[in-house]
Amino acid sequence: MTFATLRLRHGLMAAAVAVALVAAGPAWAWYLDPVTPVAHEVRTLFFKALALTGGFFILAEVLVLVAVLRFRARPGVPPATFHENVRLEILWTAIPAITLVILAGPTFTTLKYMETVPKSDLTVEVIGHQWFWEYRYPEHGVVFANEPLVVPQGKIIAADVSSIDVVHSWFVADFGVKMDANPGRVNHTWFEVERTGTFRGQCAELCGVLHGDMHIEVRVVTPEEFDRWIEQKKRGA
Ligand SMILES: [Cu+2]
Repeated sequence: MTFATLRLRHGLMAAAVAVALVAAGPAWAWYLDPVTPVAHEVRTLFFKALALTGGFFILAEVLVLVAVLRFRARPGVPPATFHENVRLEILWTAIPAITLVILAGPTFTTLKYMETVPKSDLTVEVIGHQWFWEYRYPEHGVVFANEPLVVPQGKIIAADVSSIDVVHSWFVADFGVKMDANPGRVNHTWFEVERTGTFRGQCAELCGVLHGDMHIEVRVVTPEEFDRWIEQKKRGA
Protein backbone atom coordinates (compact mmCIF):
# COMPACT_ATOMS: atom_id res chain seq x y z
CA MET A 1 0.00 0.00 0.00
CA THR A 2 1.37 3.37 -0.95
CA PHE A 3 1.59 6.29 1.42
CA ALA A 4 -1.07 8.19 -0.57
CA THR A 5 -3.67 5.42 -0.31
CA LEU A 6 -2.88 5.04 3.39
CA ARG A 7 -3.47 8.74 3.86
CA LEU A 8 -6.74 8.54 1.93
CA ARG A 9 -7.82 5.62 4.07
CA HIS A 10 -7.09 7.49 7.29
CA GLY A 11 -8.92 10.53 5.94
CA LEU A 12 -11.99 8.44 5.13
CA MET A 13 -11.88 6.82 8.56
CA ALA A 14 -11.73 10.23 10.27
CA ALA A 15 -14.67 11.43 8.17
CA ALA A 16 -16.68 8.31 9.11
CA VAL A 17 -16.01 8.92 12.82
CA ALA A 18 -17.11 12.56 12.47
CA VAL A 19 -20.37 11.51 10.75
CA ALA A 20 -21.00 8.86 13.44
CA LEU A 21 -20.54 11.45 16.19
CA VAL A 22 -23.07 13.81 14.60
CA ALA A 23 -25.50 10.93 13.98
CA ALA A 24 -25.21 9.95 17.64
CA GLY A 25 -27.21 13.12 18.42
CA PRO A 26 -29.67 11.50 20.88
CA ALA A 27 -26.70 10.50 23.04
CA TRP A 28 -26.24 14.12 24.05
CA ALA A 29 -29.92 15.06 24.09
CA TRP A 30 -29.76 15.15 27.90
CA TYR A 31 -27.50 18.12 27.60
CA LEU A 32 -29.83 20.04 25.28
CA ASP A 33 -33.01 19.06 27.08
CA PRO A 34 -32.58 17.72 30.63
CA VAL A 35 -35.91 16.59 32.12
CA THR A 36 -35.20 16.05 35.83
CA PRO A 37 -33.78 18.28 38.58
CA VAL A 38 -30.74 15.97 38.75
CA ALA A 39 -30.13 16.23 35.00
CA HIS A 40 -30.30 20.04 35.30
CA GLU A 41 -27.78 19.94 38.13
CA VAL A 42 -25.46 17.65 36.15
CA ARG A 43 -25.60 19.98 33.16
CA THR A 44 -24.89 23.05 35.29
CA LEU A 45 -21.92 21.23 36.81
CA PHE A 46 -20.69 20.35 33.31
CA PHE A 47 -20.79 24.04 32.33
CA LYS A 48 -18.99 25.06 35.52
CA ALA A 49 -16.26 22.51 34.83
CA LEU A 50 -16.01 23.67 31.23
CA ALA A 51 -15.79 27.34 32.24
CA LEU A 52 -13.14 26.64 34.89
CA THR A 53 -10.95 24.36 32.79
CA GLY A 54 -11.55 25.43 29.17
CA GLY A 55 -9.08 28.32 29.49
CA PHE A 56 -6.27 25.92 30.42
CA PHE A 57 -6.91 23.87 27.30
CA ILE A 58 -6.75 26.91 25.05
CA LEU A 59 -3.67 28.30 26.84
CA ALA A 60 -1.81 24.97 26.59
CA GLU A 61 -2.60 24.57 22.89
CA VAL A 62 -1.50 28.14 22.15
CA LEU A 63 1.76 27.60 24.08
CA VAL A 64 2.46 24.40 22.13
CA LEU A 65 1.88 26.20 18.84
CA VAL A 66 4.08 29.15 19.86
CA ALA A 67 6.85 26.80 21.02
CA VAL A 68 6.73 24.75 17.85
CA LEU A 69 6.69 27.73 15.53
CA ARG A 70 9.15 29.99 17.35
CA PHE A 71 11.79 27.62 18.62
CA ARG A 72 12.08 24.99 15.91
CA ALA A 73 15.16 24.53 13.74
CA ARG A 74 15.15 26.44 10.50
CA PRO A 75 17.66 26.25 7.71
CA GLY A 76 20.77 27.88 9.15
CA VAL A 77 19.18 28.31 12.61
CA PRO A 78 19.69 25.60 15.25
CA PRO A 79 16.65 24.71 17.42
CA ALA A 80 16.46 26.29 20.87
CA THR A 81 17.55 23.85 23.58
CA PHE A 82 16.55 25.61 26.82
CA HIS A 83 14.48 23.69 29.34
CA GLU A 84 13.22 23.86 32.90
CA ASN A 85 11.88 26.86 34.70
CA VAL A 86 11.11 25.99 38.29
CA ARG A 87 9.02 29.06 39.00
CA LEU A 88 6.89 28.52 35.91
CA GLU A 89 6.45 24.84 36.72
CA ILE A 90 5.30 25.52 40.28
CA LEU A 91 2.90 28.13 38.94
CA TRP A 92 1.36 25.93 36.26
CA THR A 93 0.95 23.09 38.71
CA ALA A 94 -0.48 25.18 41.52
CA ILE A 95 -3.06 27.14 39.51
CA PRO A 96 -4.77 24.08 37.94
CA ALA A 97 -4.63 22.32 41.33
CA ILE A 98 -6.41 25.24 42.99
CA THR A 99 -8.97 25.20 40.16
CA LEU A 100 -9.70 21.53 40.84
CA VAL A 101 -10.15 22.25 44.53
CA ILE A 102 -12.63 25.01 43.61
CA LEU A 103 -14.46 22.61 41.28
CA ALA A 104 -14.68 20.00 44.05
CA GLY A 105 -17.22 22.20 45.87
CA PRO A 106 -20.04 22.10 43.29
CA THR A 107 -19.08 18.51 42.36
CA PHE A 108 -19.63 17.12 45.85
CA THR A 109 -22.79 19.21 46.23
CA THR A 110 -24.20 17.69 43.02
CA LEU A 111 -23.16 14.17 44.03
CA LYS A 112 -24.87 14.56 47.39
CA TYR A 113 -27.99 15.86 45.66
CA MET A 114 -28.06 12.85 43.28
CA GLU A 115 -27.48 10.38 46.08
CA THR A 116 -29.97 11.68 48.60
CA VAL A 117 -33.32 10.16 47.72
CA PRO A 118 -36.05 12.59 48.82
CA LYS A 119 -39.33 11.38 50.30
CA SER A 120 -40.78 9.59 47.31
CA ASP A 121 -44.29 9.32 45.88
CA LEU A 122 -43.63 5.98 44.21
CA THR A 123 -41.04 3.22 44.53
CA VAL A 124 -40.01 1.09 41.59
CA GLU A 125 -37.62 -1.82 41.70
CA VAL A 126 -35.36 -2.10 38.68
CA ILE A 127 -33.81 -5.54 38.24
CA GLY A 128 -31.25 -6.37 35.59
CA HIS A 129 -31.30 -9.79 33.94
CA GLN A 130 -29.18 -11.21 31.17
CA TRP A 131 -30.53 -9.58 28.98
CA PHE A 132 -33.62 -7.61 29.84
CA TRP A 133 -35.02 -5.35 32.56
CA GLU A 134 -37.60 -6.37 35.11
CA TYR A 135 -39.70 -3.72 36.87
CA ARG A 136 -41.63 -4.08 40.11
CA TYR A 137 -44.03 -1.71 41.83
CA PRO A 138 -43.96 -3.11 45.39
CA GLU A 139 -46.66 -0.71 46.67
CA HIS A 140 -49.03 -2.01 43.98
CA GLY A 141 -47.96 -5.64 43.68
CA VAL A 142 -47.21 -5.19 39.99
CA VAL A 143 -44.31 -7.03 38.32
CA PHE A 144 -43.38 -7.26 34.67
CA ALA A 145 -40.39 -7.45 32.36
CA ASN A 146 -39.43 -6.55 28.84
CA GLU A 147 -41.91 -3.68 28.74
CA PRO A 148 -41.43 0.06 29.19
CA LEU A 149 -41.31 1.38 32.73
CA VAL A 150 -44.27 3.69 33.28
CA VAL A 151 -44.09 6.51 35.83
CA PRO A 152 -46.18 9.60 36.63
CA GLN A 153 -44.92 13.03 35.65
CA GLY A 154 -43.94 15.48 38.40
CA LYS A 155 -43.74 12.80 41.10
CA ILE A 156 -40.65 11.75 42.96
CA ILE A 157 -39.78 8.21 41.94
CA ALA A 158 -37.41 6.21 44.12
CA ALA A 159 -35.70 3.47 42.14
CA ASP A 160 -34.14 0.49 43.90
CA VAL A 161 -31.72 -0.98 41.41
CA SER A 162 -30.34 -4.52 41.58
CA SER A 163 -29.53 -7.54 39.43
CA ILE A 164 -30.13 -11.25 39.58
CA ASP A 165 -27.04 -12.34 37.65
CA VAL A 166 -24.16 -10.08 36.61
CA VAL A 167 -23.49 -6.35 36.93
CA HIS A 168 -25.71 -4.21 34.71
CA SER A 169 -26.27 -0.47 34.78
CA TRP A 170 -29.58 1.36 34.41
CA PHE A 171 -28.72 4.43 32.37
CA VAL A 172 -31.25 7.03 31.22
CA ALA A 173 -29.26 10.06 30.17
CA ASP A 174 -32.20 12.52 30.03
CA PHE A 175 -32.86 11.79 33.72
CA GLY A 176 -29.21 12.18 34.76
CA VAL A 177 -29.46 8.64 36.16
CA LYS A 178 -26.86 5.94 35.70
CA MET A 179 -26.99 3.39 38.48
CA ASP A 180 -25.13 0.11 38.68
CA ALA A 181 -27.32 -2.96 39.08
CA ASN A 182 -25.35 -5.39 41.23
CA PRO A 183 -26.38 -8.88 42.27
CA GLY A 184 -26.94 -9.18 46.03
CA ARG A 185 -27.08 -5.47 46.65
CA VAL A 186 -29.69 -2.75 46.19
CA ASN A 187 -28.60 0.68 44.95
CA HIS A 188 -30.90 3.63 45.49
CA THR A 189 -31.50 6.44 43.05
CA TRP A 190 -34.35 8.82 42.20
CA PHE A 191 -35.82 10.98 39.50
CA GLU A 192 -38.66 13.44 39.06
CA VAL A 193 -39.55 13.91 35.42
CA GLU A 194 -40.77 17.38 34.50
CA ARG A 195 -42.73 16.47 31.39
CA THR A 196 -44.54 13.56 29.82
CA GLY A 197 -43.01 11.61 26.98
CA THR A 198 -40.98 8.55 26.13
CA PHE A 199 -37.36 8.46 27.23
CA ARG A 200 -34.81 5.94 26.15
CA GLY A 201 -31.76 4.49 27.78
CA GLN A 202 -29.47 1.53 27.60
CA CYS A 203 -27.68 -0.90 29.89
CA ALA A 204 -24.32 0.79 30.47
CA GLU A 205 -22.29 -2.07 31.87
CA LEU A 206 -20.98 -4.72 29.51
CA CYS A 207 -22.95 -7.76 30.70
CA GLY A 208 -22.59 -10.42 28.03
CA VAL A 209 -23.29 -11.11 24.38
CA LEU A 210 -26.72 -9.46 24.28
CA HIS A 211 -25.69 -6.41 26.32
CA GLY A 212 -26.49 -4.24 23.31
CA ASP A 213 -30.12 -5.45 23.38
CA MET A 214 -30.77 -4.21 26.92
CA HIS A 215 -32.66 -1.11 25.87
CA ILE A 216 -34.54 0.93 28.41
CA GLU A 217 -37.77 2.73 27.68
CA VAL A 218 -39.50 4.91 30.24
CA ARG A 219 -42.97 6.25 29.52
CA VAL A 220 -43.77 9.30 31.59
CA VAL A 221 -47.53 9.92 31.75
CA THR A 222 -49.82 12.25 33.71
CA PRO A 223 -50.63 11.08 37.25
CA GLU A 224 -54.25 10.34 36.18
CA GLU A 225 -53.07 8.21 33.27
CA PHE A 226 -50.66 6.46 35.60
CA ASP A 227 -53.45 5.61 38.07
CA ARG A 228 -55.52 4.13 35.25
CA TRP A 229 -52.53 2.20 33.92
CA ILE A 230 -51.53 0.74 37.30
CA GLU A 231 -55.15 -0.33 38.00
CA GLN A 232 -55.20 -2.13 34.68
CA LYS A 233 -51.86 -3.79 35.47
CA LYS A 234 -53.15 -4.90 38.88
CA ARG A 235 -56.02 -6.63 37.16
CA GLY A 236 -53.41 -8.46 35.15
CA ALA A 237 -53.99 -6.73 31.83
CU1 LIG B 1 -26.90 -5.42 31.07
